[in-house]
Amino acid sequence: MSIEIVIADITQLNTDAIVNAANPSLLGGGGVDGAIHRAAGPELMEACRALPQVRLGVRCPTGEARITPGFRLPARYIIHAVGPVWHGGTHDEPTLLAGCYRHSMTLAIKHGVDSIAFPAISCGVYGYPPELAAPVALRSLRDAQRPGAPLHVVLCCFGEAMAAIWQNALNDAA
Ligand code: AR6
Repeated sequence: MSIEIVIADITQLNTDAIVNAANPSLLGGGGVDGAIHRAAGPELMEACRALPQVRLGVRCPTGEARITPGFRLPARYIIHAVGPVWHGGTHDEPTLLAGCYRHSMTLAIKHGVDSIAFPAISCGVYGYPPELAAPVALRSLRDAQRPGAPLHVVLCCFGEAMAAIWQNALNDAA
């Protein structure tokens, strides 16, 4: 499995799947979620709405993921992962964040995805410090390696400062 860091708008990437940093309703929001819904078109909202609720208003619990088609995106699939809100690190945030990457990789394997791009889940509105999120993400991705796992993983950063943090974590993990 190769891991590459790129600075890009994730909606423009040509990977087989892209991951969305969603909220439990899966009905859109701001940040990367808003950008993905705008680029994928209104069919995405319909597909999300059709996913079953596990409880009122919750289609995807925190730390899990769900999959839809990519609709108007270059990517064939969108995997919607719900990261934790950062509450100081004592509310299971690392376990829940690792769960996003693990569940996303499991769905990717199930759907024969050979390349996948992740945004910095939870590192925007949800406030997870990227210096702490990056090593958690990288460990979870490494743990998810098995036959059939995507050969190419792209960590899509929205700006140079974020990319530098993820590159440092990647160097440290090497
Ligand atoms: N491509 C790649 N990365 C992006 C893009 C983009 N087009 N746009 C933003 N980012 P956030 P979260 C980066 O806030 O923290 C939504 O409202 C951004 O700079 O999108 O998991 C959801 O509905 C940051 O580094 O996601 C939830 O309510 C990273 O993506 C909530 O926000 C994640 O920032 C989820 O918050």
